[in-house]
Amino acid sequence: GHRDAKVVIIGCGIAGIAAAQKLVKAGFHHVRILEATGRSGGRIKTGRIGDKIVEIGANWIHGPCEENPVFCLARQYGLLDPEALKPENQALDVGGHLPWVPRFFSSSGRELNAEDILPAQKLFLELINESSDFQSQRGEPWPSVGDFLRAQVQQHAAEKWKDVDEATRSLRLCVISNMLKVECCVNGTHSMDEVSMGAFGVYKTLPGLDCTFPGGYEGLTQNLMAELPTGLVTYNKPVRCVNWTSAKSAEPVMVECDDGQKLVADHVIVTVPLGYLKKHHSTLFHPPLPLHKLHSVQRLGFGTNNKIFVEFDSPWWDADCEVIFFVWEDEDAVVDQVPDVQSSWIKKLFGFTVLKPTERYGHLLCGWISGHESEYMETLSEQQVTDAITQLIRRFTGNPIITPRRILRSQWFHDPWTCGSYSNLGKGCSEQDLDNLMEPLPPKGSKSQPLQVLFAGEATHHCYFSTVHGAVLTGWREADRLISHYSLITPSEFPKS
Ligand code: 6YU
Repeated sequence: GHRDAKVVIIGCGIAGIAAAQKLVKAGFHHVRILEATGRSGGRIKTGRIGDKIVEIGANWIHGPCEENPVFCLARQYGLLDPEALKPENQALDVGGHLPWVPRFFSSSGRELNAEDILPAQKLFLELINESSDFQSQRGEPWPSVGDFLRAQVQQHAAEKWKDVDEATRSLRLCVISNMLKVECCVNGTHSMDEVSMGAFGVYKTLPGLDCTFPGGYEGLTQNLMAELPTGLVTYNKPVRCVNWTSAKSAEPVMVECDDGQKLVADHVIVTVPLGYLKKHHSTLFHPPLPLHKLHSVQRLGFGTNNKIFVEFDSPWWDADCEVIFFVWEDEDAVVDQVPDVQSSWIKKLFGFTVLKPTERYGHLLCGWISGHESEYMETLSEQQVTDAITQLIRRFTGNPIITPRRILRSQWFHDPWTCGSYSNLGKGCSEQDLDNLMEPLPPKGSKSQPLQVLFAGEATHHCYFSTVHGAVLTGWREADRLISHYSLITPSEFPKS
């Protein structure tokens, strides 16, 4: 029965924690989590710059509303500001786009006039929304979102902006390049040329104005962990191989750890990041993953998005400013990749979000950079990154004496247990790939023991992939799969509540 079933969960990120929580509540007595690192939370990771609390990983609750499990848990644990709890805040539907007060600076060291560039912002938003609706239409003439946007923007510029003076038209195209880089960060991709057009609308947003955790996102994982029996997690315990069986046999699964320890389990829930799976699938599973599943692991995208926190003694931006964009005046070709990563990686950084409120954060900015440029940035020393950031800000503001007090950056690509930031639907992907990824082993129709290996984690959610709430729901989903499996075979063992 379910009480005796041995369940091993690989990974103590939010998906693994959520799965354990639900199984323990349902009366499973033999649940344990094996975690490679010395901490729980995975990509939920709160850090400090000086005495300021900052998020190295997940930042916002995307769409805080009643249907969002992260919002409900955070509210239950008392982790949110009163502002975020207001019904008005939950009702606001911005479709994933944040209504922030922006400032634009250009590479020639001047602040841009909002009126000049408003048409570019409007056009970009329209086209992005069109890309999301694209799923419902038949046929797929565009290989990627990037190809679609570039063609549409260039056509629009030629037809609708033909009477606009050359300099303004060019500037608007440069602004669009900047917005493409923002979109790369949102999607966790190197380039929008790598994101599938047909599948772009698969991702769903929830209503509610995105909010943060004033005391840190880790408050969420810590509260959940506190409800689990002590000793359920074993830290510093990387799993090397999951030995399952595709043959007709009653043998349980055997989990082999890096330190040589072998554990038997009736069910293993794998929650490792897709980036880790891409790199290690051939050694992590024995026998190897079935081909259809393997191909989906390879097709689905998993990119890098990093943050660079930069602290100043005094602000060089206005008090109402919420986001600062850096527009390169040589980028009117509608581009989101730099020509040479080593010499110009910094051009990929789209700008900075301003941490608010000032009383809590002081004068703190968060820079965002995605893709191969971001992966290269991770290899540089902190001093080299600081120098590049300082030069950049001095150039764009035209102020030669601005000097950061200190910086702190994330390095998700080189994190050996993550290998990037989060998933996206790459070129040639469809919802079928997400279904394949979440399908348990052995696959349907097999005669061997059912539900030997289950898959949870951010990348296995069919419409909320790349988010914390998506990850939570996949953990619960796989726990439910086991719960209903046992309730079907031994219904009498379950309390009727
Ligand atoms: C969100 C946000 N946010 C910014 C940045 C990052 C992410 N996300 P985990 O990796 O947590 O756990 C796996 C564990 O497994 C881990 O502990 C490993 O150590 C362990 N492990 C690995 N190998 C092992 C082995 N062999 N043995 C044992 N253990 C092993 N999400 O909701 N709001 O603001 C952001 C952001 C920089 C890096 C984010 C955000 C993503 C979440 O962090 C992430 O989904 C979950 O934490 C994952 O949990 P998990 O348990 O699955 O894995 C149109 C369209 C667009 C589509 N996208 C738009 C949405 C925007 C996405 N936004 C993200 C934005 C930011 C800024």
